[in-house]
Amino acid sequence: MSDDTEPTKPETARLFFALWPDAPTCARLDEAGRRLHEICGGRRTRAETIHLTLAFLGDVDLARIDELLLLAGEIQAPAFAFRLTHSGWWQHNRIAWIAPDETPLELARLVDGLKQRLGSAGFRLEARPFVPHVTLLRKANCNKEVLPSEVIEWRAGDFVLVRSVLSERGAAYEVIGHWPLLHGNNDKLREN
Ligand code: 2AM
Repeated sequence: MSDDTEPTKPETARLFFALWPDAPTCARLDEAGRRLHEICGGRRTRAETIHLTLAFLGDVDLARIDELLLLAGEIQAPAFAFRLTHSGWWQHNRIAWIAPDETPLELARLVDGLKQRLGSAGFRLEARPFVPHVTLLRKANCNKEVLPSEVIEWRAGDFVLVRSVLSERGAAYEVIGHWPLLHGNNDKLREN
């Protein structure tokens, strides 16, 4: 006999907010990944999945996705440009990355705004501080290697909510929400 009272596990999606590069920026990042790969080996991030994570949510109940879309739509943050200027490698997770020298103020504010709203709405977030980076290689070994210097300009005009589906090929990403960052006074609606 089937047991109708057995609790069903809520269906979840693995989600994160990110900046997604436009095509020329993506091509430059992909090229930087190629150069890094020559030195450090490992597995390159596929060009179509290159991004900068703003806030990683992990598994979220599907029933809460609409709430997330509304919450992100309330963010009023300016568009900004920044430069990715140095490559590095973390031994503990064997990720090789490219990053800005310092976290741009607008980026820090965008992340703070998102995290505050997410926290108030009861979404669980990682406790670790935000360290902006773009992962270019996994399972890499750059130990003691001199890494190439790069200057890649990134004009951030929007941010996205992404669903990650893990498979043997790595993660497949689907953008499920997309919000513009504001371009100064020109983007404000004029009343007359
Ligand atoms: P990473 O690039 O340093 O691996 C999707 O997994 C994105 O969310 C990746 O960019 C990943 O960062 C980031 N992320 C942050 N925290 C994570 C976690 N605990 N598990 C998996 N990915 C995480």
